[in-house]
Amino acid sequence: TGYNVAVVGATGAVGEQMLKTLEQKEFPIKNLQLLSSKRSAGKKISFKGNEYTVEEATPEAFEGVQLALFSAGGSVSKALAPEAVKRGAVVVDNTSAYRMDENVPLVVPEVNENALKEHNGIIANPNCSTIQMVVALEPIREKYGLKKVIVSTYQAVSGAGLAAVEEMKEQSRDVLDEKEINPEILPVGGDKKHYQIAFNAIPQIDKFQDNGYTFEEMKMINETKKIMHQNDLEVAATCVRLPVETGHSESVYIEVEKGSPDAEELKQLLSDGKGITLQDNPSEQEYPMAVDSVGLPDVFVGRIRRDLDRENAYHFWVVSDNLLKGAAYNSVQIAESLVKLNLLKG
Ligand code: 11C
Repeated sequence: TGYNVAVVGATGAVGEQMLKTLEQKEFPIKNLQLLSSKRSAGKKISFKGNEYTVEEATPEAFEGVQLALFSAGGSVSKALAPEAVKRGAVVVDNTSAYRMDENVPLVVPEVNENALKEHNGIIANPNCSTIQMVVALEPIREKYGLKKVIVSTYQAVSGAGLAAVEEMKEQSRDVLDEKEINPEILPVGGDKKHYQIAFNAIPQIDKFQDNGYTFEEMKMINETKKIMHQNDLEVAATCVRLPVETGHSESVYIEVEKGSPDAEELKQLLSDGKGITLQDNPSEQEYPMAVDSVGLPDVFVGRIRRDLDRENAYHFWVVSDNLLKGAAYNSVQIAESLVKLNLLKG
């Protein structure tokens, strides 16, 4: 018993975590197909003690597949997700290809699981930095409403893929050894210039848009409004890459709509929130840190305090493993919700 599942992008940073998460959560799988680009086809990957050969993702590969988890880049999703749907699969897509499409639900189960019921074959998994923020915002939004959100991020290099992680590691060694460095990937593969990430902070994630914001910043802005079903929510973002391997951190400022709870009330609310672990004890120097989040599915929240000038405004710090809750774990949670809500075809 179980479902015929395909993982597209099985050899990537997120694909690897998807397989681990499917294993750990014991997702009911009858048949598993590992798919990738032609370049990675032929690689061997073990899953639950069995060895699988990665196959090239082609339209025909989706014959008989009921659930397809995509994380192989936007162009692969654009080309192949409709092919998978045509053959009866429900697609959970972890790229930005369909996120802002009106016919595609953009889902974080802790926030808007019910949006899954409106799906037309494709469900989008939001950007990692958006997911962890909305999980932390949701209990506050539910009780007090939200007016404004200003976020600054401190993002890990693994968000840009395994090759970027390698670049950071090699470059760090080279800088320490006082060797010449030759950045080729970061801040974003394919852009005109590349900069040193080792021992640096780069205020560019993804490419610049005409409005002066980067695409990563616009993702956080637009996706947050869509997931929270609140178009008039004011959101601004500044996204920065740090030489951290895994775990995105975010400094978040919010203004609530109704009331002005004190920080203790917000701490209680967040500690009861779904998917959240509160780590907030300044007297013991306890707060979330990227290195502590690695390998864990939770969103960690701390440093909660009221703004000193505005009664209805707060600041806090949100950390999560960008490859897990930010990507693979959220995708598998969506798959579990699809099973629970009986939304996969038999
Ligand atoms: C990063 N947030 O950290 C990006 C990675 O839209 O799914 C995720 C890209 C995406 O570079």
